[in-house]
Amino acid sequence: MELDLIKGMFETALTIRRFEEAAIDQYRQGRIYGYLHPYLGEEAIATGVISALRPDDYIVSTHRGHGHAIAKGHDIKLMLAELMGKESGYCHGRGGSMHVANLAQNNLGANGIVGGGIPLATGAGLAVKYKGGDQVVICFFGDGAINQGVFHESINLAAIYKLPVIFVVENNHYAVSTRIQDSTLIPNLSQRADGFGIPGISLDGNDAVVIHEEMVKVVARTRQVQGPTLVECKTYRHGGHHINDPGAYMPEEEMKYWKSKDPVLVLRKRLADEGVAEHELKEIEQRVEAKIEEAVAFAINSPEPSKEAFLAEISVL
Ligand SMILES: Cc1ncc(C[n+]2csc(CCOP(=O)(O)OP(=O)(O)O)c2C)c(N)n1
Ligand SMILES: [Mg+2]
Repeated sequence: MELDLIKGMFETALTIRRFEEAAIDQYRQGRIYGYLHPYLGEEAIATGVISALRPDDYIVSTHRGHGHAIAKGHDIKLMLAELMGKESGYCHGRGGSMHVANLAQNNLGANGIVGGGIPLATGAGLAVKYKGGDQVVICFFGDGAINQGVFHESINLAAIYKLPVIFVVENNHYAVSTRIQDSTLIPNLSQRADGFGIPGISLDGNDAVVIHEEMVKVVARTRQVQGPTLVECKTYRHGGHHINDPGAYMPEEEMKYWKSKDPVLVLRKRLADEGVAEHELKEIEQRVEAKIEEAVAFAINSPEPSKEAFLAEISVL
């Protein structure tokens, strides 16, 4: 794989990491309300999957979706402003963390309903096929959604209609505090694909390069209208389910193991091993820091939505 591509992936994964840290910081300072589900530890999935796409391909995101939007090329200034409920945010502050959508970049939106994006992605796939397009739709969802009825109904429809949807299950081994072993007995969630007569693969969800390489093949097959694939990426949250969950149920040893496979560090090490000089890696890191600082200042200084704007929306209803 080209070194520049890996450098780009490192910058994307690091931007996600720093964005989430900044969001946590701003939340603690009282500038972000409600829930916040950090993508810390899972950065390789959004990075590896979306780097295999064309800009006109679609994504459907989840409640843990900041990383998907950032990897899709969204402006982190507008992302952070959205999280702070500001008028300058992607949804004018009306959506917040769990509802970032940006149709201009074919992000069909995050979703607070577990599994809620799965039928939407299937519908988007049907629309692409109906119009004769060759885009693919990436449907991100968590391991907690794999036993929702809507997963089975949607994926079966996508299979029989040969829809261009790639179902990417982000298996971080927990649905809130429920361990995957306690909800699902198969060792690889991609085995579920057999039941629908479609291909399924399970990947190291902490290695963006592996994910990218596999996704390039899956995307190519999907574009040739050969129907959906179920891709499992195994990963781990670097914390509790949401910002106010200390995650006390996550065993220390387990956390230690997964942190030793930190997806951002995996990319950094790969670049260093390929001979990229330390100063070049530092330059990337400094560029990311500067972008984050700029985004924080932009979001803080952006105005709240006005009462008039809200009332105008209500009068439309
Ligand atoms: C239909 C539905 N049921 C329950 C919830 C409450 N809830 C929010 S996130 C979550 C766990 C989701 O786990 P998973 O799908 O594995 O995603 P992760 O949070 O691990 O990324 C639950 C049960 C919800 N939002 N929607
Ligand atoms: Mg999960």
